[in-house]
Amino acid sequence: MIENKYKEFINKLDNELKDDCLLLIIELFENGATIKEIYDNYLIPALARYECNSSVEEICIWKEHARTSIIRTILESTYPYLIKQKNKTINKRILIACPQLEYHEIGAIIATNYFILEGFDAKYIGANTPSEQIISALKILKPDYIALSITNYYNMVATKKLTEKIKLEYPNIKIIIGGQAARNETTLSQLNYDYLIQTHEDIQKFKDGILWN
Ligand code: B12
Repeated sequence: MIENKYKEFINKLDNELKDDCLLLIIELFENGATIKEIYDNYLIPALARYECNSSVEEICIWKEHARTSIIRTILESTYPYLIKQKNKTINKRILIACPQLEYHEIGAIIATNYFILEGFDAKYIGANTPSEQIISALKILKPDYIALSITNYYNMVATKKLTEKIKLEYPNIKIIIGGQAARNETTLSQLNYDYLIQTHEDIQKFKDGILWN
C-alpha cells in the first residue's frame, strides 16, 4: 500500500507536478499519517534515491533543482502538522547549521524538524553559513548544542576549523555532527565533536540519554 502511494508520489515528482505532490502528502496527513512516516517513507527517499534518467547533464541539473524545490515546499507547507504532533517540550536548545560552502540543506531541515518533534527548542540557521555567523549565533542564542550538517566531504576542512574554534571559545556547547559526509569514518575522525546523529531513532536515543542524566 505504502509502496504504491510512494510510486504515485514519485511519478508526480518526476513530472514536476508540484500541486499534485503537495495534495497527495496533505491527504496522507489528513488520514492520520505521522511526520516520521511522511519524512522517512516519502520525502527522504525521494531525494536520497534520486537518479536522473536523462543522459543530458543540463536536464539532470534543472530536474534535481525542481525536485528539491518541491520537497522544500512540502516541508514548509506541512509544518502545522509538525506543530500538532510534537512531543512535550524539553528544556534544551539546539542550533542546526550547514557550514560555509555547504548548500545541501534538506537533511539539515529534516533533522531540525525531528528535533522539534521530540520537544527540543531547535533553530535552523541556514545553508552555507559563514563560521563567524555561526559563532555569533552561539554567543547570542546560547544553545546547549550546535549541530552541523555536512554532505560534501570537501567541506570537512572548514568544518574542522569551525569545531576547533567552538571547542576553544564555547567549551560548554556540545557539538553534534550529521549528514552524508559524516558516514565516512576517516573523514569524521578529523573532527572534534561530541555526538554523531543521523536518523530520527538516533535523535530519540540522544533525547533519552539527556532525560536519564
Ligand atoms: C538535492 C541535491 C543537491 C541540491 C541541494 C539543494 C538543497 N537546497 O539542499 C543542489 C543542486 C544545490 C546540489 C548541489 C551539489 N551537489 Co548535490 N545532491 C543532491 C541530492 C540529489 C539529494 C541530497 C538530499 O537532499 N538528500 C536527502 C536528505 C534528506 O538526505 P541527507 O542529506 O543524507 O540527510 C539525512 C541524514 O544524512 C541526516 N542528516 C543530514 N544532516 C544532518 C544534520 C544533523 C544534525 C542530523 C541529526 C542529521 C542530519 O538526516 C537526513 C534524513 O535522514 C544528492 C544525492 C543523494 N544521493 O543524496 C546529491 C549529492 C549529495 N550532491 C553531490 C554533489 C557532488 C553536488 C555538487 C558538488 C554538484 C556540482 N557539481 O555542482 C553541488 C555542491 C553544492 C555545495 N557546495 O554544497 C554528491 C555528493 C558527493 C560527495 N562528494 O560527497 C551527491 C551524493 C550526488 C552524487 N551521487 O554524486 N545537490
